[in-house]
Amino acid sequence: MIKLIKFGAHFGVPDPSPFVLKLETYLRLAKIDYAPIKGDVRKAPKGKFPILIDGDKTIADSQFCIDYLKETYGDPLNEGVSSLEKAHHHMLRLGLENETYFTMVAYRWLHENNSLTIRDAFFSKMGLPGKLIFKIVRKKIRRDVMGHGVLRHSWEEIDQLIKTDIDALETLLGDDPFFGGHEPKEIDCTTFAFIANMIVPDLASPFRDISRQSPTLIAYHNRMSEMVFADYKSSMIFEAKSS
Ligand SMILES: N[C@@H](CCC(=O)N[C@@H](CS)C(=O)NCC(=O)O)C(=O)O
Repeated sequence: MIKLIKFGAHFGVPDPSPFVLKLETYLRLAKIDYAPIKGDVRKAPKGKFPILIDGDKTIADSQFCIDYLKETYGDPLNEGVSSLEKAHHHMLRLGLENETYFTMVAYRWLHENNSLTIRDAFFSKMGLPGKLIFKIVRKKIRRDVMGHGVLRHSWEEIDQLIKTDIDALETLLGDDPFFGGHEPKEIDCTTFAFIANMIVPDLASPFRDISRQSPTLIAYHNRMSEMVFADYKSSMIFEAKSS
């Protein structure tokens, strides 16, 4: 059986990595049997998760994994999707993966409100060495996010980027049930993975605060969660509180 190597559930989501959650959503929506396995990311071929192992093949990078699955097992999630729609979906995915992602990493790992929560969630089981490993990992993440460019902005500017991204997601979804239209398509694996990681984890950030105020995004998140992650229902279904 195909193995999905991942970080594992944290903060109420099946995986706090949007890339892992994207691939896991794909496997489930495309009805491909898989075994989820918690791994050590330091041993990953590209130093990142997710990884897929299918027999003697190991594939790294969520999109290469999905491309491999489509080539090997068919492409059920793009049936009826035109080339123009595929191009729009491609650019939407790139926006989330190449900018929204880095603002999310900045808030989770580098903002003073969250970094200790992240440390305790991921490194506390390691005891004292965990604190040191956290510092090393955080230093590497700081370098990566600075290299990307997001960390060169002020927090106010980052907040503005996040708000614009969430507003755009709301507008793109509009009154449709899915980003793919009437049914979930390949693009919904990415959009859901990001939106779930905005809404569910109780980590202080504009992601949490803005997305939790959006009936459109909450309804989408719950619709996808019920459809794909019914086994995580207790933590994934988000009940909006009236304020
Ligand atoms: N382009 C990759 C990105 C994967 C990625 O950035 N994974 C992060 C978690 S969200 C990771 O494993 N980071 C570990 C590290 O950088 O040390 C994909 O689509 O799979």
